[in-house]
Amino acid sequence: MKKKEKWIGLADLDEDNTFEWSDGNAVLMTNWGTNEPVRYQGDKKACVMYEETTNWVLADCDTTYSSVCKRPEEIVPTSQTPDGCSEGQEALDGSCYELVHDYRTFDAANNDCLDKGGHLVIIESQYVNAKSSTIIYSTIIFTCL
Ligand SMILES: [Ca+2]
Repeated sequence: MKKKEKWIGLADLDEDNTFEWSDGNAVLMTNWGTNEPVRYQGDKKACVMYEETTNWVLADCDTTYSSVCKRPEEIVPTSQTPDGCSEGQEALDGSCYELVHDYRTFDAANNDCLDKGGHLVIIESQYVNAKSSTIIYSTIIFTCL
């Protein structure tokens, strides 16, 4: 069965019980799912993923999931790609949002994204959250074809 969970760029990796975005920006909004965040006793690090929706849920950082990467525009804009994003990516404010299908741990997913000049998606507004859900839902639809 295909896992639907996806890493986003929010985590408490320094174990101080507060969450930080992977680009170091302040957490301006949250979109926790019902009863989240639930930290299990004994958990030190905590990483955040999308469940089936764009609600946020805590997960074990060493579990492998697909992820949503935010990266800079990478291709020359044309009439077909006016935003400088490749097919399958969503453009927003000069960045491209991409669903990465490979299952990786949180660190590995973020490192893969860093290698591409980006980082795991930062959710700074409901609009970005909605954009991310567009990527996820279009992929789910695509997968069902
Ligand atoms: Ca922290």
